[in-house]
Amino acid sequence: MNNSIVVIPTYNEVDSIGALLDELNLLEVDVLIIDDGSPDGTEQICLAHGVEVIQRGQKLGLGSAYRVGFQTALERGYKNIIEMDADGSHQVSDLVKMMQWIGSADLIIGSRWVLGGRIQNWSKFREYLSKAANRYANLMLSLHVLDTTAGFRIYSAPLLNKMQISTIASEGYCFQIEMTRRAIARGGSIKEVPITFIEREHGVSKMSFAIALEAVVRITAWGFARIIGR
Ligand SMILES: Nc1nc2c(ncn2[C@@H]2O[C@H](COP(=O)(O)OP(=O)(O)O)[C@@H](O)[C@H]2O)c(=O)[nH]1
Ligand SMILES: [Mg+2]
Repeated sequence: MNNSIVVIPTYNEVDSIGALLDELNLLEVDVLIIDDGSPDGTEQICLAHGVEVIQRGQKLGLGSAYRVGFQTALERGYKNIIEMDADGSHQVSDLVKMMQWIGSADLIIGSRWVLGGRIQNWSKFREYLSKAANRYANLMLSLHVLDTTAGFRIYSAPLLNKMQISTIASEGYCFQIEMTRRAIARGGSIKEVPITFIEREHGVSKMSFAIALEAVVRITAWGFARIIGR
């Protein structure tokens, strides 16, 4: 067993998962896939690579996939729990840079919006949307994190244990914001490391109006609760 485990939720990632697992195989990390019954054969590719799959059988959402994966990683005693997407948008070369910060911060975020961060294949509108979401979250919640919606992260086990993730309610992008908020509330230190984010060329993104709306509603509610509570 390695000290670090990469938790990867998958839904129909047959075009990109094999190459990702080949690259991760070169690092000192274990890998855990949380698949939600992908009809395209994603699970078979993972198993053929000798990688463990928690198969949930039906599409139960990204937030709950992470909760299951993180809980499993903690129970097994991993020291560093890595969160990464399977669609090719997160680069293993960036993970190597992020891992150099292990021990210096409790939460390491692969950040698109910190100096040196880059995005490929995004429209100006998509870029604007992400920036606006981050500005709003920071305004309402005073997080002082430039990329609060990033899904490329390394959590230290002590911090993740303190975060009581079974009580994290969000499902979409908002899951990342809620996790950031909880990490700060539990005294976690955060380091944002610049990455190059490459939007998927295969498959389809799960970004939707409902997911954006969840974020706006929850951020607004948390923000007002915070203002009233002080
Ligand atoms: N297990 C599971 N994985 C999911 C689900 N939705 C998305 N994913 C995976 O989560 C990661 C991020 O999703 P993606 O579609 O790339 O999100 P986006 O690019 O931010 O719109 C990818 O590896 C997806 O395959 C889900 O409902 N269940
Ligand atoms: Mg993606």
